[in-house]
Amino acid sequence: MKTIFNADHKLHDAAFELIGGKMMPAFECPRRAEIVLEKVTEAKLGPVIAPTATGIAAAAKVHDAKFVAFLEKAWGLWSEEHGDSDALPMTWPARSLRQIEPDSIDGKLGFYSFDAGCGLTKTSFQAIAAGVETSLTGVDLILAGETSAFALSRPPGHHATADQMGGYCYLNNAAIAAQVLAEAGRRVAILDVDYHHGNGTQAIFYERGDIYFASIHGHPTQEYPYFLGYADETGAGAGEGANLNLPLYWGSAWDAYGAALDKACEGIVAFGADTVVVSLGLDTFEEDPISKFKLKSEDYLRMGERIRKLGLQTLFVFEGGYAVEALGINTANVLIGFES
Ligand code: Q9C
Ligand code: ZN
Repeated sequence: MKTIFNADHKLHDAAFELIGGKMMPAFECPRRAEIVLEKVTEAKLGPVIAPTATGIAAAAKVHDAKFVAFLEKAWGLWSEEHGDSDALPMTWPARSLRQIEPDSIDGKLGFYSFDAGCGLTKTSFQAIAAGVETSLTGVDLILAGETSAFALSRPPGHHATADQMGGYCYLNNAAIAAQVLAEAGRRVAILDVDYHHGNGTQAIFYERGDIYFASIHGHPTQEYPYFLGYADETGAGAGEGANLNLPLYWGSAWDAYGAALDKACEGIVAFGADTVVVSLGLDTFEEDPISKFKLKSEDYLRMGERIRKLGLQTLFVFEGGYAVEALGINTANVLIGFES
């Protein structure tokens, strides 16, 4: 399997994040992609290629064009107001407030986000845009007939909605890929195995019956993003039945996880998918510093094998996972399991 590696990922390097009431080094850091590249290369899974310069016009197929334009100019507007620091939202149009885009940068940042986990540096947008190209290059490989491909980029994407960043995510690489594949005539299912619910992806496709979304994640009564991801969210309108949430409680290990993965795969088969986009987060690992599932490194081999059993063309899109030292091995294990 080919890996498409976004070497510009390192242009997004947030100075810190506010977590648990403390300023901490950002968990979503450049080392993540580097160690995955290292271990995927060591595993000799196949060639590592650079993304094609496709441009990011396709992002507007699932995102509000005004949101994409905002991301591009946000840090510039921020620096005029606050100087050379990371642009960070702190006020949101929550219940009781009006949904009107303000003129000031601090107001706009809140309008186009849902949490403070999405700082922007001067060069972040370059990394984000190259991430879209990484996933589009993966789409090209799938459409050219490759059985599988791995789009390796950061920052991740699955929390990003049509017009909001959040949870370290800006543009939704997996959703963009799924949309382009669907437009090429594929029947697409998205399998989201990141520890956190893919609220952005779900919201983007919730009322559509042509793209299936299945997610296994920490239960929203306990876990981020807290306000979406319940099992009773089954889709709406034309999308009724095309959304499958399998929330699991803190402490879940492979026995519960593997059973949920079976259910997700059965849903994908019942939908009649011919192509799968996997939102590949590895934060289900037992040593993940911000997560509370208990998967072990060898469980990722099982995960890859189960996905392989679908027998479908598969585009893996890298998402979360913060136990940096094991992240490369865990990611490679999914891909090794898939190829076995
Ligand atoms: N204690 C991804 O994995 N902070 N995003 C949660 C909960 C945000 C994770 C804090 C976590 C976002 C792509
Ligand atoms: Zn995650």
